[in-house]
Amino acid sequence: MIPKSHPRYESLITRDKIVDGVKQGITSTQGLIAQGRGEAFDYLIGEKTTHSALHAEKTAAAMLLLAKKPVISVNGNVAALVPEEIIRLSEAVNAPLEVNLFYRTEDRRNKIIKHLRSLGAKNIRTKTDALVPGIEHERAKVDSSGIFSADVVLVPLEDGDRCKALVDMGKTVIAIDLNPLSRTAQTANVTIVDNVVRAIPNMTRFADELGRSDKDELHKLVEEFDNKKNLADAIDNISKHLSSSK
Ligand code: PTJ
Repeated sequence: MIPKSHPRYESLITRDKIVDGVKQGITSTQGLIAQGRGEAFDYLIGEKTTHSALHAEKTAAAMLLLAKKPVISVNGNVAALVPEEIIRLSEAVNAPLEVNLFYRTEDRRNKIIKHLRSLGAKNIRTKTDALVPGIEHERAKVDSSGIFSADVVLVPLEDGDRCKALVDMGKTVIAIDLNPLSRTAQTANVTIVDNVVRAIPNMTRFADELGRSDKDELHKLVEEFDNKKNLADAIDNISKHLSSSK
């Protein structure tokens, strides 16, 4: 049991959730390694949401609200870390969830769908009747009424190849990735350099707020967003944080 007074309580709780995910057969063992990599970057940004991440989260919420067919992709790490939060976001922006795995097994996919349903998810795309062109067979399987035909896709913790394949299909891709240098981060249209455990609730909060705004305001946010600048700011934040720690 980790005491709440521990200075890195949140980080340690997150670690436990991923370990539980592996035990339940929801998260891949490789997911543990991915989490460790994420933790290292989170440490470098100060384990907090930066201004540039907040800006990207707000823009992403606006994009999802404006989308005609938004879809939220869920993998084993997301299902372990933020299952309730991702369901809440899916409701706030009216976007279905779709389980799409890198280390794909039918068993894990079914367990994640069951897990999300047990927590109240109602809108999940579950077919695997279409293929994303340009990536190898198993990982390419998607739902023709979900990711395949979506105009905007949120991909928290995506791999670089699939992110590029979705962009090549003409989709707007929003990625959440603590590593601003990853291929995913560099390829997505909007990159949120933040921990998924902070990013998803922030996006839901923005979606609730922006849902009451007029559409022009949302369009303005989206049009003014510059992902290259956003990524440069994320890298600057890391250097500043490191310099201030000397
Ligand atoms: O469940 P699956 O089979 O779909 O597999 C999911 C993982 C994440 C294991 C798979 O997609 C993978 O191996 O991803 P990578 O290539 O390791 O990339 C994960 C990226 O997410 C890295 O750049 C990490 O820095 C970042 N990351 C890890 N944990 C978090 C994170 N970003 C945000 N929040 C996190 N908690």
